[in-house]
Amino acid sequence: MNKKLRFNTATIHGGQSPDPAYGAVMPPIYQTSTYAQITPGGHKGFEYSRTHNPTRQALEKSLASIEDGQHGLAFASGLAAMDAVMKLLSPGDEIISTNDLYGGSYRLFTKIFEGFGLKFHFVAMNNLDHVEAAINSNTKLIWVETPTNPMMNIVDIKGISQIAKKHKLLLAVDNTFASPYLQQPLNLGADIVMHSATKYLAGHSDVVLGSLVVNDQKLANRLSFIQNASGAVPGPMDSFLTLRGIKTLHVRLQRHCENGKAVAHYLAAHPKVEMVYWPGFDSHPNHEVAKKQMRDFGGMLSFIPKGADHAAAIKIIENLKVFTLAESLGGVESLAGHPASMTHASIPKEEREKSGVVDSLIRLSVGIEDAQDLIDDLEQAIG
Ligand code: P1T
Repeated sequence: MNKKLRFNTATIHGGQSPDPAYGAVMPPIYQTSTYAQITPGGHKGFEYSRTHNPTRQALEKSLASIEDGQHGLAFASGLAAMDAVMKLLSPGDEIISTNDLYGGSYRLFTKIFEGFGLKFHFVAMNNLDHVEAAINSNTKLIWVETPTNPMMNIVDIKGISQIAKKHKLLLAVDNTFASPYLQQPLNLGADIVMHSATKYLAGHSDVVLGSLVVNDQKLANRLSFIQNASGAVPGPMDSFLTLRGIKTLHVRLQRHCENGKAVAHYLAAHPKVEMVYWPGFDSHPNHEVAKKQMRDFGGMLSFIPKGADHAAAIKIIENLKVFTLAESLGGVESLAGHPASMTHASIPKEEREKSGVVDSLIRLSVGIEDAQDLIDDLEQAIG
């Protein structure tokens, strides 16, 4: 298929064709580590499954298609995908990152890569001047997460990309919270788009997987070298599950957005709720940027119950019955989490509180159940 596919078609058909062996419409799970050769180097394009596997390759083509990019690469987890990006750099290089980001990303940067001589500057990217001010002659990469986890800040990808281009820096965007249904960072000027595909892409809380998509051939070659040389690749079964998940991404996201909006408005009107962080509100400080770069506002939100301390917030989460208390997000089922003690526990308290991750903050991943059941559940839990 040469014609460029619209998004709702790309999720299903992008980069896909029936399997050459028997015409299977879904790529078979090629559960093999190696491939027969008739003479050394005499093979059908596949030698060893760390390097290439047909099921993973089908997924990688799909990933590229839904991000409207040229080259897709799949990894064993979102963090493994980020790890590969960091290996593009050398000791002494500096990175400017969003100050409010997934705790595991912060841990990877500060506890692993700082030890290898990389230097990270964490800045509030809702003001582009902060980004420009952190640039020096060692800066090589800008790392953006938008919407941010868990504060739902929005970063102007196009604005940052202009800064990156001016200073000849790579721009990578973690698109996990939005998914390509809501925004396609490469089309907004990013060089690399990354996903924890564990979340919305796979969509069913049954797989851990990561991805990168790029346009530039040289960058793709380097990342694919790192993917093979470091070896953090997903297996064929997980690749298959992610590919299957992607086929319904657009339909699921539509409902995530509708339900997210219903829950956000319900919470905002609740007398026992102090604050709701959701980019769809006119009052959200980056609402205009969100409207410009996102198709809709997604199913993630965070809130602070009125007058709640750590214990009161935990009690509300424990009272929930339809929402499950769990790490992760983006699956069909609604999840609730306590960032301070769960997803963001690896960030020192004073650091996380600077970006708003206080002990009373509750994060919701609004699923695709009936919205009224979700609201009723919150009603009984908040009391
Ligand atoms: O878990 P993994 O697939 O390795 O992805 C890491 C990751 C990267 N980026 C963002 C924005 C993320 O949210 C995550 C994983 N986040 C959770 C597990 C969570 O509950 O927030």
